[in-house]
Amino acid sequence: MELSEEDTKLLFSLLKLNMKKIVLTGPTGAGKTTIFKLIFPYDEKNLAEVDRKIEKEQKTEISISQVAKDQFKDSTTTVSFNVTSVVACIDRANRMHLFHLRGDLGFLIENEYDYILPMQIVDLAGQDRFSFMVETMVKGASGAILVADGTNVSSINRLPEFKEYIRDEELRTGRKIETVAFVNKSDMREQNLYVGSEIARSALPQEIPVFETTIYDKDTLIFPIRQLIVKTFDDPLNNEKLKEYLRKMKQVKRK
Ligand SMILES: Nc1nc2c(ncn2[C@@H]2O[C@H](COP(=O)(O)OP(=O)(O)OP(=O)(O)O)[C@@H](O)[C@H]2O)c(=O)[nH]1
Ligand SMILES: [Mg+2]
Repeated sequence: MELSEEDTKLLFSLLKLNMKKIVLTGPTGAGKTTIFKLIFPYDEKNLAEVDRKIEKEQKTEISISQVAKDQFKDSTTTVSFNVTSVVACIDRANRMHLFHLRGDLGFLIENEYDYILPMQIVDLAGQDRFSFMVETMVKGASGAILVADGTNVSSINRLPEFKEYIRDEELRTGRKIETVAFVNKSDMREQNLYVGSEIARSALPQEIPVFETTIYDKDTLIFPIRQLIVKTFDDPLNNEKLKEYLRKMKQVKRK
């Protein structure tokens, strides 16, 4: 269904007003950008990735275990951050569909979604030189995904540092930021290189759920992400609310 230009504008403003910010943060090389690109629709031309200079990084930063180092051959690291606006729609069968928030929004009216959840997803650079950016970008966040490289103990041990930024923001605003932690690269268990989630569980406050994730099994990421997203919205939009809004706005106009 093609919405009129006016309805599209109205819907965009309603979605923007209800938009929640979710940040991906954690040490460099954890897999944040890989997860961002795998799960969320985004604009390739807006990515802030540069070639990873692995040898140089090794001297100045923690982490990147030997095996990961092989993977880094043609890998990139984030400078500053990546951002995309998406809308998560959860249907009657409880399945989540993620759409890029742009252009035609007719599908939001046409389909019966129980939850329509507009979000800004921010993937932050994990290198130390960008820590000031993490501090700035967690401002206004409603949800956070902490990601560590599960093949690397020092990467996992740095999760509490990133959790601190979240806590500071919670204290500043008095609002809770829903947080989960991913101990990523669980596929490396086969090579005996994955250290598991126990270290993260004891390093982080108990209320933060910790998940073992891998980009090679999308479900390990989708389930906890959906859980986080749904928790983040206390009064979610749905199909009916959108229609009702457009109807009311038309009535107001006519008067
Ligand atoms: N084996 C394995 N490798 C992964 C996984 N996720 C990411 N990687 C690899 O880990 C490397 C780093 O991933 P990135 O997504 O660039 O890491 P990042 O957290 O965005 O790093 P910064 O941008 O520097 O903060 C890449 O070579 C990825 O291919 C995973 O689940 N398993
Ligand atoms: Mg990155």
